[in-house]
Amino acid sequence: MTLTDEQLGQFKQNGFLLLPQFADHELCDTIKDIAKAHLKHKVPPIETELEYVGKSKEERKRISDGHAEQFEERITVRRLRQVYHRDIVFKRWMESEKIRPVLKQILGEDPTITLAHHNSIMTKMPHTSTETSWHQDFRYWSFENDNLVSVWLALDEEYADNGVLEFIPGSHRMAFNAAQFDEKEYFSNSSEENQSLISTKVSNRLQKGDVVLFHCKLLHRANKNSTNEPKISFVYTVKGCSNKALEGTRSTEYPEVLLHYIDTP
Ligand SMILES: O=C(O)CCC(=O)C(=O)O
Repeated sequence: MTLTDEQLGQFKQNGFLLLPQFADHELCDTIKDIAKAHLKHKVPPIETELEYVGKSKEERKRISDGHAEQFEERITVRRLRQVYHRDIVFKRWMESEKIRPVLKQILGEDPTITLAHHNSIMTKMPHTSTETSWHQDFRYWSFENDNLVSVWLALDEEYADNGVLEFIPGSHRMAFNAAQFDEKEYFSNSSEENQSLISTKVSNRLQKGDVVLFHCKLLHRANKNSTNEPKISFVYTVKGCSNKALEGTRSTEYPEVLLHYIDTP
């Protein structure tokens, strides 16, 4: 599959693009079943809600794959990390032939998966999950440039009440100053300037199999899940193959997968 000029233009303009019904429903169900088993047993590495909420800006930049507390019954898992190596089904989705030409168009060069970031099953658990505040993923990542895109796969319906992603269109192209972010580097909603930008937010109700691509500098957020069912999604990040992670940062601590050297069965 390839994108039309209009779709590519939409991504460049808005910083995100919806690809409706991109993945088979059978694949989504298989991914979800495996993810549910890992979530049930809290198979490490995981990130808990408590870790996520309490994290300072510095901790977020040098985040380690949480081993603390994971055997406690009461904790709420926010994400399963390092999913590429958890199961062949996850790995195959991330290496899928179908999406490679699309990612190559978006990035303008061959896509490489970075296993350091958003290599996750992302959850919003019923009632115990928290909202995700406005942020840019790139603020916690360290690369030569911002040519990175995340690939979000909805494994079921996602909507406002269970915490679908919301975006501020075009924010990936805007220059912000440090004062527009709080001490944890979330985009603050206390100034009029920020509020007016936030009022332009959009979100799409997602169906099982929908994919959303979003730029690493796009401001995004999500509600907590106030329904009775978990929301489980798959997200991973790719970068242009020439974009190097900066030495000595967490972004170099995991291998990369050069998709143009990988064959799929
Ligand atoms: O909470 C969510 O579902 C959004 C996740 C997200 O924005 C992130 O981790 O960067």
